[in-house]
Amino acid sequence: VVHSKRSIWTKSDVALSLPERSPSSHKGDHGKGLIVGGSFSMPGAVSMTASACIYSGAGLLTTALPASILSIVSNSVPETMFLPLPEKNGYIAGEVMGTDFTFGHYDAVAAGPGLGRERGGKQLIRKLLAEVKTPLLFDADALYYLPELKQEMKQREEPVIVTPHAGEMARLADVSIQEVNKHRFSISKEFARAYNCYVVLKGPYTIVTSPEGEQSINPTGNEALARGGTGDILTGIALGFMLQHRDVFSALCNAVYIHGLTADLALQKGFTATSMASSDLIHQLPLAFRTI
Ligand code: NPW
Ligand code: AMP
Ligand code: MG
Repeated sequence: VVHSKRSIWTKSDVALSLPERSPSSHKGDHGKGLIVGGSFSMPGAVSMTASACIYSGAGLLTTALPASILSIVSNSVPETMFLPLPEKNGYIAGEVMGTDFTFGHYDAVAAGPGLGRERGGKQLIRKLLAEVKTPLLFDADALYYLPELKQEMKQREEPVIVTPHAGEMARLADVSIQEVNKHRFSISKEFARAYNCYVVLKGPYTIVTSPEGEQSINPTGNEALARGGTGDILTGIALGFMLQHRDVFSALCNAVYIHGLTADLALQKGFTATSMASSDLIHQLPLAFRTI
């Protein structure tokens, strides 16, 4: 599929690039993913990411989190395995993580949901940048540390993906939120080029930008998405898709499209934009896949 430099990502783009599941496939064919995040105050964020990733077809999923919240997440998402991490006051303690384990054994990694902004987070993100040799997605609180790690980010050869909302984009690009809202295309493109990364700038009509500057606009979604947890769900879908798609750009565009579609379908199926919960979107995922 050849796309012009800036185009709308349509249903037929999704249909053409969404991988099919072979009748003879086994779990290893659908990728081994890792989610890194969660904290004592936000176990739900990482639960929603994990659940959305499972419903997006991931073959095997591991969640790396503070050991003390493992059973909370396990109770709501029994499908994920765990990498319990050292913690301090309920947050992952990156400063005491040594070389006794590595984040290097996965086909794609997503970090940030529910992580918090404690001091140890920076060492955690630095370790991920150094060890992960496959696509590495940063969302939510992981984005908080990136301005201090720009050099490490540029040096990576493997894809980095950032998924900021307008507030997070403003901090990354060191501009005001008003500037971001006014110049969504150019700010995304400049950041993608400067830091050699994919940028998913969220909000109504989310824009996906490749490191080369190709941009696509998402037509799905609605104001039902304006509630806590929906970004964490997008991260889970994106991770699941990066495990299974041939290229990162179409994986991201499809993730954003399907994520928005779950919100559109929820309104058709009896929820209202006001009266629903973010996790209801996860349960619309099977229908969203059927609709394609
Ligand atoms: P304001 O205050 O609205 O005027 P933050 P976060 C501004 C976890 N979660 N969209 C906004 O301005 C996440 O995973 C856990 C959004 C404010 O200054 C993270 O780990 C949940 N914000 C953590 O919470 C469910 C916009 O940006 C700042 C904006 C923090 O993530 C919820 C908000 O961003 C949540 O997902 C826009 N378009 N424009 C759970 N159940 O465990 C401007 N802002 O402070 O980074 O907070 O996004 O909630
Ligand atoms: P986050 O702020 O990280 O929780 O992410 C919010 C998610 O919901 C992103 O995927 C946004 O694109 C989406 N979203 C939020 N508000 C709207 C809206 N009014 N219309 C469409 N999508 C929205
Ligand atoms: Mg978020």
